[in-house]
Amino acid sequence: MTQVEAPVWAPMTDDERVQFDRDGFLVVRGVLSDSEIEIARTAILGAFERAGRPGGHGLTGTGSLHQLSAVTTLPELAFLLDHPIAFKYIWSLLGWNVHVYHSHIDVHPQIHEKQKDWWHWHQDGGRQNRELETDPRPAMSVKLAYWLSDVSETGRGNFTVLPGSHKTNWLPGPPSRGVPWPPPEGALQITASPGDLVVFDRRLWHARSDNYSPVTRVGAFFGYTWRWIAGRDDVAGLPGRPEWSGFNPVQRQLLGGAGDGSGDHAWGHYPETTPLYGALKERGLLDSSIPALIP
Ligand SMILES: O=C(O)CCC(=O)C(=O)O
Repeated sequence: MTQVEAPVWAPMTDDERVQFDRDGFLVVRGVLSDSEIEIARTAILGAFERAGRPGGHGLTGTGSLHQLSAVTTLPELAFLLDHPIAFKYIWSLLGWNVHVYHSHIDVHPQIHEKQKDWWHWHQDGGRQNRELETDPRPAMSVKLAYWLSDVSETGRGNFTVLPGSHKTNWLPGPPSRGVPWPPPEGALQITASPGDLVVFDRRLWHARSDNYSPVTRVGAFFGYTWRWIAGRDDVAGLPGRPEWSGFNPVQRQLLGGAGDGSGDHAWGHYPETTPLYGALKERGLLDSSIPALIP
């Protein structure tokens, strides 16, 4: 199963674009249906259970799972890659020449002992934050965070953000990450229900918080960027796996499937052979007022 339900494709609204530009993130309520939540949550909790078995992938010291390459790990999550309600933010902001460069599934059960202080605040993109010289640095990528457990109260390991910080290259912090340091002023723990989505600019300063509550936190994260930027996910073996033929062409593009003989390649010189370009064109969604959507 690659797509559980198929709502219509539509671009993000002008109001959402203004809000995203101002705050660096959007919280979108009720993106996934009950059955979609069930499929994703069951799959991720299954991976969590297997990882904890002898010989499994392994859990962290606090018993949590943070596993990269979401769809390579769990092909049944492929529908989250291009879920129309969530994916519209990606093509509306980044255009059609995109792929998923970094994804992870996360399960954080209750922590019973107070953890040592650790400064988790960061922008995504690793070396992009050193090697790009502009101020502010360019956005480069956008991430979708799907919530599959109830984080509608704070204190449940909520995703924490500093609203509006995405155009700030540097955040005052501790001299090294283990030095106790207060959270930045204005930090916000985002509350969300299962099926809600957070869309964020990779430059938004953000951090995971510790989950001391009895509610296990479950989420799935997908980072998108242009295909001329190398991916970090381990997707090289996917085309040889039986699930590959069940993925639709856009999902294959998002999973790094260029160079299949159709003329499609990561630099996007031939839009007509790029699946997402075709999908947007077919639906009349190539709005030329948005530079990233122009061929
Ligand atoms: O798990 C979280 O709440 C934070 C995730 C995060 O830092 C990231 O996706 O870059």
